[in-house]
Amino acid sequence: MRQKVVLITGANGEMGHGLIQYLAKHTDCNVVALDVVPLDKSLRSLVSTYIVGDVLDQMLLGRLVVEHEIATIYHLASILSTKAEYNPETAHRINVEGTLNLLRLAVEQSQWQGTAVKFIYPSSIAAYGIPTLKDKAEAGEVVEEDWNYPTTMYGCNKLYCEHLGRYYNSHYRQLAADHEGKTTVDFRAIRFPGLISAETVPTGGTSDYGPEMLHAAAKGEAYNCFVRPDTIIPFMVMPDAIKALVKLEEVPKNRLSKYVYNITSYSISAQEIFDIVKKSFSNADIHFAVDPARQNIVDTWPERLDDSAARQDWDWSPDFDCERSFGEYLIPAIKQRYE
Ligand code: AKB
Repeated sequence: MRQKVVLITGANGEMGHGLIQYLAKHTDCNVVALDVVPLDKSLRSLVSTYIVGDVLDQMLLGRLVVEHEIATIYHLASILSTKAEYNPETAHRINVEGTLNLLRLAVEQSQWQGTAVKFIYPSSIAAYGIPTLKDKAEAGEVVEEDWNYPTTMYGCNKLYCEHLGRYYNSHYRQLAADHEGKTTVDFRAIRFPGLISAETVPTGGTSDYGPEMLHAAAKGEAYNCFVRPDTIIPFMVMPDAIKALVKLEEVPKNRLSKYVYNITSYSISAQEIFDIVKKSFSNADIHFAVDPARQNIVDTWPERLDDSAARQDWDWSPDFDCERSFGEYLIPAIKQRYE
């Protein structure tokens, strides 16, 4: 008998850490963790199996299907917005072809099992592209359908993969004689804001200035924030992000009116993050040194998101507003971590 499992790609990343810990604590599911680097030692006892490998390796994915009955896929593996700009074509391969490989695997599994495999996909505010700062200021709370003109390879990849997911969910092989009634994949995506975790530091993103300011101050390291103080985007702490992934996975399909949902917690300027960090770490050595190219990217991302569809369809609401995020989670946990 093949073992029923939850597959997590990009398992060693920031979200993977949080998700593996959450599933181990709150569920009894068997997790298969896949990443290009070995899983952190602290996570190994929390999963059934960890595999070092690439989402582009078709043989590896084929073997996964032979050995496991996959009920849900959390496809977290991707190259983030800043890193992707250094080699856009490689990023495209990993972000798009990797997702395509997993979607194909999910459809095959769904057809074997006669029930749709759930495919949970973290998209991003990078899927938006607002052309000017004036438009950004006037846009207010942006809904999923507006301003879908990303300026980064990562953003283009995320937006396109949202569409791929919708296609695999609803239109896959629509001309095939046996198309009618065939089980495909149950695709569900969340557009995340910038994320901040007390446990891990992100690598390769453009919203990284938020977590980087905080972690650098706690470690007593100097840091140059690469965006202007007045830069505003939405942020969220990792526990809320993980809660959202799991909540969206659990909700019955008939409650969902969309494939892709915005979620948000609080919008905050770089100056406000700086002020909170300074107040908590009086010796923090943080300065603003704008990197115009990275600033341009963040300037295209919305200040605020409209997450009313998620609130309505699957009762989304964050546990942490700005005050609780920093006061009850980030600052105490980070202080403890680096002490
Ligand atoms: C990035 O900065 O690339 C990510 C994101 C906003 O999706 N954190």
